[in-house]
Amino acid sequence: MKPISLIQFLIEERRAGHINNELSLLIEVVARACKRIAVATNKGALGGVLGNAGSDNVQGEAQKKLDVISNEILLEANAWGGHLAACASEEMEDPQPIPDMYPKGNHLLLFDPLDGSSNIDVNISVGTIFSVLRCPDGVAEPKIEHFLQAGTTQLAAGYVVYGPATLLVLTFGHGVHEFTLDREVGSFILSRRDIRIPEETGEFAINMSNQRHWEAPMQRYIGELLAGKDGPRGKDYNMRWVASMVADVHRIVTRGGVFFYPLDAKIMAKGGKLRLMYEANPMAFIVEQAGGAATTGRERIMEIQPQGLHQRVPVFLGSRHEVEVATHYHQLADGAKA
Ligand code: AFP
Repeated sequence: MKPISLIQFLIEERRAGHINNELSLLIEVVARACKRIAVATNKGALGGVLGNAGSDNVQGEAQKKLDVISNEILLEANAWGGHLAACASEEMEDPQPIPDMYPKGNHLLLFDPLDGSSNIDVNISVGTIFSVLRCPDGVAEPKIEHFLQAGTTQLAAGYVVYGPATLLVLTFGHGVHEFTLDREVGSFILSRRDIRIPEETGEFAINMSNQRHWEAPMQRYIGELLAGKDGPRGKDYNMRWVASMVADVHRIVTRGGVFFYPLDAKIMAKGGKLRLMYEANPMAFIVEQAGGAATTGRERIMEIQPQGLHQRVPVFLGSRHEVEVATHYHQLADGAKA
């Protein structure tokens, strides 16, 4: 079969009425920016891009040089295209307006420019996560409040993994598709169409070092997986944890599995570890579109009404059956408390 490039795929999606020209252009520009990030990450030490930038982001986390570089690449690439009303990023407290010299469009773009960046210095996969929303009608200068839309309103979501291969995984709400970067030609080529996540799995991803801080239902759920064949679940489970959410989610999108970043006593006051608007929502959209499930352990992630641009939430996502069991245990425990 003749290979299909991302550009051809976007034309097909326009013809099918799934996206308009502006959204198609937006995705092309994001993909082009991510190719530049891939080049920077691939150079590693030779590009002088490893190590800390010497600054903190809005969440008080140390920024890596590549966090700053990736953020700038995405901002610069998206400023002039005429498809955006504003951008918001993990690395910036407030949304970035489109400079007056460029035309504006009707979309809002949110991104985590380099997820898993604490892995970059040890040459483990990192990634970019993005979410696209519609700018509310009549809003010329979008503010934070205009970004605070539930995940169910997302027009598009995707991530790029910078690993042994650079991959783009994308949804417009009509299935999930994967593109592999052909480095020689410089194009993303469709490598998997209509990806499905198996409903059942024997593989889970969680940071086990937080176990003693988890809530009781999480202790119960993981305790049962660890008990394996001898426990109530009656089968052995295997664990994988990359600590780059993009890489952990990509494994699930490829062969099934379940990912948890639950609440624990250390992060209770913050509401969770991962960010709703540019991590949990886009990943939830992708996982649901592939037939999986995504909850906070209590509610569907995409139905949360956001309260802040950098809001954090617990994340349970992946193979439907496991997400349902873990969520059920939390709901049972909440019901018993009520
Ligand atoms: P960094 O981008 O700071 O490396 O954080 C990555 C991340 O947001 C997510 O990709 C991982 O699943 C999670 O944090 C790992 O965090 P812990 O190492 O604290 O469990």
